[in-house]
Amino acid sequence: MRPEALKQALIEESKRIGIDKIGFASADPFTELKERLIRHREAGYESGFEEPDLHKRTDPQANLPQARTIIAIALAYPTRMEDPPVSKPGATRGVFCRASWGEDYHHVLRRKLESLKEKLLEWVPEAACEVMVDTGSLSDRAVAERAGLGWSGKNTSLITEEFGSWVYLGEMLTDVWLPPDTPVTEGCGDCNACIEACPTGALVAPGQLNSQACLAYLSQTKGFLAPEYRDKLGTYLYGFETCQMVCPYNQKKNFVHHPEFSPDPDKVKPLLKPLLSMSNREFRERFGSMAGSWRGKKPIQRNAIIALGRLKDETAVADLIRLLKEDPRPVIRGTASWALGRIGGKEALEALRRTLEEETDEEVLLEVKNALADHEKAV
Ligand code: B12
Ligand code: SF4
Repeated sequence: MRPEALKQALIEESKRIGIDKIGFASADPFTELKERLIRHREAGYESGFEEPDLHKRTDPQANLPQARTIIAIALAYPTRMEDPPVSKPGATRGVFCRASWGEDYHHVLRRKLESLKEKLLEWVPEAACEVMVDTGSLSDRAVAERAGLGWSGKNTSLITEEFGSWVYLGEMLTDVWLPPDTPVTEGCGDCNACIEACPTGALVAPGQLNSQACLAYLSQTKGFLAPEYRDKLGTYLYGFETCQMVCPYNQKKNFVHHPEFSPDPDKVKPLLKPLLSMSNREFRERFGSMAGSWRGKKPIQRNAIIALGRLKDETAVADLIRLLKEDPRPVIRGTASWALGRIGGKEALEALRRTLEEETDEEVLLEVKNALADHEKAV
């Protein structure tokens, strides 16, 4: 098949298998991006989840020798739940960000790309191909941008005309040459809504994120969450999305045509208290199929404790005291003391004072002292 016909056939096939957007880009090195990534690293803005090798991140041929084309795809995900469960006094709930609703997107996009690869191999049996979704070395956004799927917004997200930024991205490298598409024009204009709305000022310049201050990143860390971020996280258990929620291109968008991404309301907005006593096995069984489970249960439990503290859920005091006394993880004991200080009440304060006598971990002790001091200031 000639390149133009092959490209057309791949586009048809992508529609058949439920890919929402497809674009084609050259596999030339991302030279400008490399400069940007160097400055990003020097400024200390990386999250640590990125591929560390900048050469691999910016040269497609370092991932697939002789790569000539990158086929980029996007799949839209839903933003609204029908009949979401509501938080009630004594039955408070947390929430997973939308990018973690339904089945883990890595699996869904990989299946689509593998199926596209099979078709390409039918047509070009000698083709070399490499599929990537999120965990690959390349910048999925930079690839999607070059392939014309959308533009990089000031919130750093790839924004598509049809679906806003509510899309997952993935790509396939191949040594087959296919005619490239043209990038679309940037559409943010004078808008700065995301930069203004970010509660931590993590968007330090248009299109530049300091990951260390980004709540999406901080929600996934396993250590203590610095006190200044605790109120700002709200009731999020995993991820964060204010910079997407405020974007004009994302308003009234809710794409429900992929059944894989449809959320189980009780899983994506779970009751907080039961999360505190979950075993590893229960966690895997209940949340293991979601993208938001990849860091294990500890950050989710830590965030659940923070949410209980913020919501001042008095019915959680007994559970929090149990954690303070018995949990082997200092992060959980320390965060529980913060929450108890927030909720207050005789029982909580007595438990905190007792802990001052019994606790040996320095960080936890500091949390307990701060919790008591904060409480005294508040009364
Ligand atoms: C590390 C990582 C994170 C980190 C850091 C994010 C960041 N902005 O750098 C953290 C944990 C914070 C994170 C959070 C989220 N992530 Co994330 N993450 C990644 C990962 C693994 C690498 C990203 C990376 O290399 N960042 C470094 C920066 C410098 O590069 P970049 O963002 O890829 O590319 C930008 C720069 O190159 C810049 N740029 C290049 N040239 C130029 C020139 C100029 C002038 C300017 C201004 C900018 C610019 O624009 C590019 C596009 O924005 C990618 C998967 C992948 N392999 O690419 C997913 C990915 C970016 N994440 C994704 C998602 C969904 C999210 C969240 C929405 C999840 C959530 N709800 O919590 C948030 C969004 C937060 C945000 N505003 O970015 C999607 C994004 C989809 C989309 N539509 O854009 C990706 C692509 C995963 C996927 N395959 O679908 N993520
Ligand atoms: S909120 Fe405004 S500035 Fe930010 S990404 Fe959307 S359009 Fe661009």
